[in-house]
Amino acid sequence: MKKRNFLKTSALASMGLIFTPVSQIFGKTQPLDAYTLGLKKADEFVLPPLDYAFDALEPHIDKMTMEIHHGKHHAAYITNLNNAIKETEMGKMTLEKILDIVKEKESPIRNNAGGHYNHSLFWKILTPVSTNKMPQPTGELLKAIESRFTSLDKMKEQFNDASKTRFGSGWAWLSVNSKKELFISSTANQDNPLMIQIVKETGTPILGLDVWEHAYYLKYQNKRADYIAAFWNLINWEEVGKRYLAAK
Ligand code: MN3
Repeated sequence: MKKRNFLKTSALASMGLIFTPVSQIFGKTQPLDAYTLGLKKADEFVLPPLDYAFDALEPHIDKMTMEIHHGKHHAAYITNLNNAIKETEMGKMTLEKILDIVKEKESPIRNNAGGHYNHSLFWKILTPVSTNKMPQPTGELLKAIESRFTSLDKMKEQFNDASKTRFGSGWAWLSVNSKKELFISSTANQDNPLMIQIVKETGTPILGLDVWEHAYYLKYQNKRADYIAAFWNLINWEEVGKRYLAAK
């Protein structure tokens, strides 16, 4: 078995999902589009399993942080979201549709739908380190980054600044706007660029970094900049590249 498949199988097995038929995990309301996030079983959102083991991102992100972040924080957003939309119109919608229509004052839905989407994307765009080489984007995505930011390093610099200067809790994003251009932004709390009724810079996020303290405090304490630097070792550029092509 290839290492990647092994990790995936282990992660699924550890969650007790290994003998569950795929149709039952995904349920009939799960959208078919692979780039839609927000795993559903029947009408309830469920915690998506990781594609790797909790300790697979070591030493950059530690096992305990991953266990708590995925199993407690992300799980809580999903429980709270399900409770907030139960027996409402939103209960039948995809996560993306909810983000599209949610308004500023709808705090429980805004925070928890955002939390569910943001973390689902975050787990997808991370991958275990396979070599000592810093992972790099390729193809169309690399071309677009170089044309928009002059170089990959300049893009990272701008993204790092957005991550470092986000005061308090929030996220930094690389997204594709309605003109199909890449842009970098940051949002507070669990907001994201899909919330067109709420945030100013809107688009489809293809890469996101969680800068809430719960994402890094156990290992990095107050050193957010070190966590941001470590993040670039873990990027699944293949996944980000696919999301770029789907978004544009
Ligand atoms: Mn988080």
